[in-house]
Amino acid sequence: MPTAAAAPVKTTCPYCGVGCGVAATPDGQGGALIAGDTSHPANHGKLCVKGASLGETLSLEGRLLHPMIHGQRASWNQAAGFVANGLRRVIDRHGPDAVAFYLSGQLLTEDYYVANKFAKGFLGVRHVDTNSRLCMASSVAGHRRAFGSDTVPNTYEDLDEADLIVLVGSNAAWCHPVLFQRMQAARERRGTKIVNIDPRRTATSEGADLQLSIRPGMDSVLFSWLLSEIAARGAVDEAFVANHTEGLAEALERARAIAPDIVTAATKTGLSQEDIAAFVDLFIDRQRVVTCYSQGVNQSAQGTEKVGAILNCHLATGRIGRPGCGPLSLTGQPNAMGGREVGGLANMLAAHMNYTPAEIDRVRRFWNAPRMAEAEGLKAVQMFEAIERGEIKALWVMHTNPAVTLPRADAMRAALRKLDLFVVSEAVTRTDTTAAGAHVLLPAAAWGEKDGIVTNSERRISRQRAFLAMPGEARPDWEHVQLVAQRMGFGEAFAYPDAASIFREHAALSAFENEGARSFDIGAMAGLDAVAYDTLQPVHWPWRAGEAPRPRLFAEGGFTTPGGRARLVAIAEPELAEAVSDEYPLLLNTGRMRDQWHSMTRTGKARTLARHAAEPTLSLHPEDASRLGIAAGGYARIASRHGEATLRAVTDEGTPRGAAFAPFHWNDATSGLARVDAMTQPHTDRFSGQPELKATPVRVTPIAMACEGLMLSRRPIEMPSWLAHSRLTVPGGEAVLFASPHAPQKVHALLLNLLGSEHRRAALSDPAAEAFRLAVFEEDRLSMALFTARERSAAMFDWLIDAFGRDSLDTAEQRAVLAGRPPAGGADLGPLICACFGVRRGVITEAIRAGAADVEAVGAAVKAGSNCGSCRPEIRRVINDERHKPAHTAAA
Ligand SMILES: Nc1nc2c(c(=O)[nH]1)N[C@H]1C(S)=C(S)[C@@H](COP(=O)(O)OP(=O)(O)OC[C@H]3O[C@@H](n4cnc5c(=O)[nH]c(N)nc54)[C@H](O)[C@@H]3O)O[C@H]1N2
Ligand SMILES: Nc1nc2c(c(=O)[nH]1)N[C@H]1C(S)=C(S)[C@@H](COP(=O)(O)OP(=O)(O)OC[C@H]3O[C@@H](n4cnc5c(=O)[nH]c(N)nc54)[C@H](O)[C@@H]3O)O[C@H]1N2
Ligand code: SF4
Ligand SMILES: [Mo]
Repeated sequence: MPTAAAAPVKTTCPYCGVGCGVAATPDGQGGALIAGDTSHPANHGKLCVKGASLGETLSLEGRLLHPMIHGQRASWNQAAGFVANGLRRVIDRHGPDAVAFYLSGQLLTEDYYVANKFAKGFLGVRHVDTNSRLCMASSVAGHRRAFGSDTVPNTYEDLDEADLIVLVGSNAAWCHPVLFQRMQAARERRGTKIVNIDPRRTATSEGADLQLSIRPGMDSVLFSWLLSEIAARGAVDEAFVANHTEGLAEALERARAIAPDIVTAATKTGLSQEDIAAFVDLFIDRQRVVTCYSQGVNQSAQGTEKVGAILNCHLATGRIGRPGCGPLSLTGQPNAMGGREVGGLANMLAAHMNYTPAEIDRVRRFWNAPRMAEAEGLKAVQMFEAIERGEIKALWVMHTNPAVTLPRADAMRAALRKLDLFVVSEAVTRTDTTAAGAHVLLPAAAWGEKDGIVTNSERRISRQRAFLAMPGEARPDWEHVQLVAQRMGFGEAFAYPDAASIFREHAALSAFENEGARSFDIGAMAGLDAVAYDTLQPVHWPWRAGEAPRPRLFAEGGFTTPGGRARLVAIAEPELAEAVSDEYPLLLNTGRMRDQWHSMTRTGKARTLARHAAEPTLSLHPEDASRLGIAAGGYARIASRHGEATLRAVTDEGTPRGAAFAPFHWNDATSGLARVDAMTQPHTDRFSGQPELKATPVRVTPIAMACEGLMLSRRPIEMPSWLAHSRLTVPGGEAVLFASPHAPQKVHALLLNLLGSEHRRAALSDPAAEAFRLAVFEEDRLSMALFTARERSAAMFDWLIDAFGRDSLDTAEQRAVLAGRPPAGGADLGPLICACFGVRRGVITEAIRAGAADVEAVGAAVKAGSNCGSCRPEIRRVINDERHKPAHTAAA
């Protein structure tokens, strides 16, 4: 039924921790028009390409819509009963330590609160941890050690006012794009300098004034040298240090031992003395400094120490909580911060409270809890190792895909099969986790269908609001827990009528017997009525009852350590958990691509996002590639002592020698042989428990592929797991790119079998050229295709994918399909750079050669970069590449 023009609903983006406001206007048919919310202070109306493409992820294709028990559809009543009985059985037989909950920084605060309360207060389960252990744990541990609490001192406004922004282990251009654009705006407007510290040159480097390609793991050496120079040059803020901190002398002594002089600093970091000096000068001379850090810092065996080394420099200079000054940990997930507030972590109890007897008692009284967990539980990696050993027998996974994203993921996936009770709350049916033997699947309401609260990187609390009806029997995650709790006899404590009632209880707990002891206090929101909750405007915590919210903290001290002073820390000499060896001589670095989100269950649906990185690749320095005998575009087998993958290799001068980089997005649901976390090592930081996901020793060997191909179909087709392949959503259906060491004829015949034989036009072949084609037309529309040949023709594949998306092809085009050659003029335009307007590298190069000299001019000529701006750093790189090309090749 067509509805009257709906009003936009203000909500927030479900991806990164920037926490952009989104205005969603439902179209009345299950979709929605997506725009930036101009009134939201995190983004002022801007969205990156992932946020802007949210409308393409809303279809119900692939959604889990009903509870399932052992693969069979069940009622909610049956499913909740099954889970309740299973939990009771395991606890009766083995005690609550045999049960674990694995939660996610993508849950809404209310979901998190209810799960944490149920597990820790009503089942006595202490093994409650989250994927934030893989993400923010080192920042959390670093904050708690230095400040006494997990509190980010600054706000995004400080990026607008900084003289210097230091990015450490952050590819913000791709991972926090709207904030990165904000930094770039400050650079243009007020000459803010940007330093980027990352072993790789990334898109972020394109927007930096100084790139420091540091040796992996050595950040603390650089910040130790910086600290000793701050002291040597009299840049210490003596008053701040004297009044509000402790430990500077010890921290300095250690810093001087780690980096006694610039020569040692340069040797250990692999940086030039000039670059180090330039960085130190900038940091000391520029008064307003914000240091943003992310996974290159956190995901490290010494992540907490790296955080400590950075915080030391801000504390010593008093550059904290003041306009334009402070450390700003960039959170990954949209509600990683909310999870930390709730305390849904193994080493916290609730609401910034720990497991001291007084705190356990306080939370017990507040919850009126019958069975409290009384000690810290196992952290994520150790929790799954306990599953592997058979000690944990029941697991409930919510809103995360551990079979893809944990280190040593193949072993962890296998371990899941040992569970007596394995429950997954999911939005989609098929993930590597649901396929790993889950006994019960509980259908979750997805983004756009549920209400709740999230907190972004700068402690800003915002509402997510529903704008679509819940499909099938999907329900919000907190209701999953509520139903099970009711079945176990805890109905009264979980009698929440709506999300607002949960949030009020959470806010009340944050203020309960707080008296200023805990910085997380949102007591002012404990009385929000339905209307106030619905209309809540984005607001910073702390927000104590009777006070105003406090965006910036700690400029005048007020730390929540016992003595009220921040602690500078004497950090340990950095060292990677595992060094390279003759057997595993390269260091595998892992991370993200611009247009995909984690295991791709949502971004994988968006055709706009599919083509920027159409397949998983391994980046190598050209010298390493040639030494290893791997041609650019050839394939490589990567193996660590834990597992392996097969990926197409690309060469990239920005990848340091001796290292390789691969994204961890692809998995068995979206590809074959591309599970990168199968290889990553499980070593964790001793304070935070966060695994070192950015430095695994591996061996890389070439694989000779005898054939490559493309399949296009309207519906997803199950592919053999031994075939290297990747799926991508394209207009009209799905494309699969594949490669195999077997002969084209053999692979083609095998895949034809999979497709079935109901085609109007027979397969065509060109055995002499070893090229095999199947093209099926319905009327004038191409409805299926399978092309297998010795080598892939990029130009043909691009053209074919576009042809597949069209309603009809003329005779010449149909003939071109059958002949396996694009119509005249078909050239390989290279990778897609601007996803918003579908502009490829070749088109941008043409524009540059025709005179476009900067990003603006390219935008004016071919539109690239003129919408969301996510691709602007890449356009800048193309311009630089063209500029530095020798004249004869530029003309070629
Ligand atoms: N497009 C996209 N954006 C995302 C996400 C996504 O999946 N896709 N996920 C979100 C989430 S949950 C997170 S946590 C964030 C992560 O955001 P980022 O941390 O910015 O992203 P990563 O690609 O994981 O890693 C960042 C960089 O750390 C560098 N690095 C590796 N080792 C070291 C080292 O020893 N020192 C230093 N200084 N750098 C090192 C890597 O080379 C890499 O470029 O992104 C968020 N945003
Ligand atoms: N090698 C390597 N590994 C990494 C990292 C790395 O840099 N390198 N980064 C790590 C980091 S920082 C992170 S944050 C993790 C992320 O890793 P994960 O959290 O495991 O990845 P996601 O794909 O975000 O998983 C979210 C799951 O929740 C489902 N879902 C979507 N909406 C809902 C909902 O409303 N309710 C429920 N119940 N489910 C829903 C999605 O379909 C998806 O399966 O990966 C970590 N792993
Ligand atoms: S930067 Fe992009 S992914 Fe992150 S919250 Fe904003 S729109 Fe979403
Ligand atoms: Mo993350």
